[in-house]
Amino acid sequence: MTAMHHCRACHSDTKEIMSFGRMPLANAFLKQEDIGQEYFFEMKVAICPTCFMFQLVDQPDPSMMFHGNYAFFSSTSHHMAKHFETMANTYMNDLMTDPDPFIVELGSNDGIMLKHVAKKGIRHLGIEPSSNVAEVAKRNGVNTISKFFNEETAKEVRESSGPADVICCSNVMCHIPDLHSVAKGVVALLKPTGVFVFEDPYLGDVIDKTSYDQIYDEHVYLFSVTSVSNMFAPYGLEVFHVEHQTTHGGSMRYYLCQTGQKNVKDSVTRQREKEKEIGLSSLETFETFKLQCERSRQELVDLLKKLKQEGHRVVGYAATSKSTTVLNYCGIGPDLIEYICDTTPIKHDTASPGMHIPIRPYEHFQKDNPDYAVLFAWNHKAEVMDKEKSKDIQWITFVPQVGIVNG
Ligand code: DWN
Repeated sequence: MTAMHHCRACHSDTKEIMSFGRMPLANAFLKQEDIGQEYFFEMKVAICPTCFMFQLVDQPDPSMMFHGNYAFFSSTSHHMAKHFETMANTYMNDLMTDPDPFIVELGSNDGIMLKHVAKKGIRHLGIEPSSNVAEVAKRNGVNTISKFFNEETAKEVRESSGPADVICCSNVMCHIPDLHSVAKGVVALLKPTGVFVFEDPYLGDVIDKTSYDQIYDEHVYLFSVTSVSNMFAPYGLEVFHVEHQTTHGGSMRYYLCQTGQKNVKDSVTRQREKEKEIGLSSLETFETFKLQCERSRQELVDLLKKLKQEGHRVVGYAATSKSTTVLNYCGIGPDLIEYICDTTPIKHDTASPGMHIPIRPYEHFQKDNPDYAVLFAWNHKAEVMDKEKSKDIQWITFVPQVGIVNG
């Protein structure tokens, strides 16, 4: 551990954990004419020894990442679609019991969750900065505005629609560098009895599974219950309940309210105890994580080189954001992985960021018979294995360990 940086959450000095080297933007899939003009940044992560926030040291400007051409649409996974339907029902049943409730979702993407609320005729608003995905949400009947959420936006919404019973977001908070502006916005928009609820990939799972691919330009933070509690306390917001989720390889859902408005449940105390046990507040844990990442990299590269030497054909399955970290950190290019198939049309016939592996439509993979596929969407393993059960192929994974798994 070397250089010092200021924590984005509490402004204390942080400790640098490791550098992943030169990284492109995870979702900057390249058209032929863009090759050679890519943006790269030095991707380093740090931990704050005061508030225990795990964070990127430098992050590209958000407008470079979230724009009218954003490549990720939430509705690409059936399991996730189901997850968001369940979530909508939970929020409607448990958190929206006042008459004529109002729910606001930050980073509502293509409306995967809010469309269930909209269908019930309940007052709702999605705030989604990437205009192309916001348009899809509007077509799904979801009231959506295309903006970044902050205090100003919050005040505008409160003015036009009144205070919110629920402010929620999923896989969004970890993308927002200025959490203070979100906290101020939440305070400005939330009813005194309202709930602010969000879920994101959980630091405890990333450490446990060495899933370092959750670290990329868009994920400026990996949260824990400890760091979230510390972050929001100065704004009079307290975590009163947490629920672990299996999505995205292990996520945590945090429920916050105005401090003192609700009883803090055992789930919070238990998880904070567990975080002490697994060392999320200990620098040694992150030193070990660094070594595990290096080991994982070596093993994956060795395996792919061995397969290549043996004359096998290896492709990639799903051009996930996470794959950009793996490919660039490990230095894996088209010499080791022939192509990556993906279901998202906007990614088709592009080259992967940084390493320039061709991205092919999923149908190409369906007709092809490679020997191995690297499962970059390891977090959707059950769904993928089910979909591909009749395909004669061997699957390579790297989370939690590098190895070959049977479909
Ligand atoms: O936080 C984020 C999460 C929620 O979603 C974002 N920063 C961006 C994105 O991350 P990701 O790209 O790593 O997400 P997924 O859901 O692991 O992967 C989605 C990609 O995988 C899409 O390009 C579609 C593709 N895919 C596929 O081709 N076949 C996915 C599945 C499940 C499939 O069967």
